[in-house]
Amino acid sequence: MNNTFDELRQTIELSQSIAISGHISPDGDAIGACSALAMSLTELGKDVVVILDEYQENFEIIPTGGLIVKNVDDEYLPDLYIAVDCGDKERLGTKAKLFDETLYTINIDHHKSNTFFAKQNYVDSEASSASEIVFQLIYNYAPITADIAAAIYAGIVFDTGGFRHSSTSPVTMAIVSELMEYDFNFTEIYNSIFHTRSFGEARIMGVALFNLKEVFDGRIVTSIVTDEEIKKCGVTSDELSEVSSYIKGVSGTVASVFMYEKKPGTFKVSMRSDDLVDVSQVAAKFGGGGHMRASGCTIDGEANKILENILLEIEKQL
Ligand SMILES: [Mn+2]
Repeated sequence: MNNTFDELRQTIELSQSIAISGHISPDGDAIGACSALAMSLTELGKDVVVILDEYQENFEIIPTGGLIVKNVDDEYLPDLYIAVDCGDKERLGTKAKLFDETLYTINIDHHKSNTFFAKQNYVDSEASSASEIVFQLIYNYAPITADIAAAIYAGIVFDTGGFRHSSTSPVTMAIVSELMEYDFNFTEIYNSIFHTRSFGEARIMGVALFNLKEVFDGRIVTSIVTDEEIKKCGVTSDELSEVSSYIKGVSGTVASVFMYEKKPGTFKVSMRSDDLVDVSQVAAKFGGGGHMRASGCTIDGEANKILENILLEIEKQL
C-alpha cells in the first residue's frame, strides 16, 4: 500500500539528516531524481547526502548541488534514508545495510515490480520516471530552483527516451511544461544524454555500418564486428550498445541482428525488432533473454554459422 505525499513530508519534517540513494549503475533518472530531491531538501534546511555509485560521463551535465558522495563513514547514521528509482532493496547494492539500520526509510519508485521494501512507500508505475514523482512530492512543499528543475527534466528526458516511450503521459508533459519556466539549458541536457559519444564509439559505429548486410528482401539487417575491429577502435562493450537499435532504423526493416566478438570465438548477439518479430523467443533458444523488442544472447562458434542459426529462428516468425 502506498503512503501519501503528506505522510512522506511528515517523516521528512521529523528528520534532520537525510541520506538518498538511487540504484547501482545509476542512470539519468536515478541521478536526476536523487539530485533534485537532495537539493530541494537542502533548501528546506536539511543535512542531505546522496550516496551514489560512479556514473557515465554524459550524465555529468545533470546538476547535483555537490551533494553526491560515493561512500560514507562507518559511524554515519542518518535519521531518514530515501531510496529512489529502486525496484527492490538489492538495487541499493552495498547501501542496503545502512538502509536497514536507519530508523525512517522511504521508497520512491515507478517500477511495476517494486517490492515495497521501506517503512513508507510511494510507488507509481504509471509515472514515466522517479523524477516525475519527486517533482510531485516537492511541488508546493519545498523550493524548486533552476538546478532542481534541470535535474528533474534530465531524469524525465532520460527515462522517456526523449518523450518517445509510451510511459510519456499528459502528466509528464504538464510537469515538463512547468519545469521549462525555469532558466536552464534543456538543449544541452538533451544533447548530452542522447547525442554525445566517444570518438571510439563513433568509429566502431562506422565499422558496424560498413559491415551492414540485408537479408530476407531487406526485412532483416545484420552486422558483425570482430574482436580485432573492436580493439582497433579501442572501445568497450558499453560503447557498442547503440548499434543494434541504430541499424534497426533502416527503413523497411522489421528486425536487426548485431553481433560483436566478445573474445575470440565468442559472440554477443544483440537484436531489435518491431511488432512482427519477438526477438526474446529467438534469444531464449540460445540461452539468452530480454524483451520482445530488444534481446540478446552470447554464443560460441564461427560468426557466419551463428548468424545463420539466428536467422533461421527469426525466419520462423516471418
Ligand atoms: Mn527510472
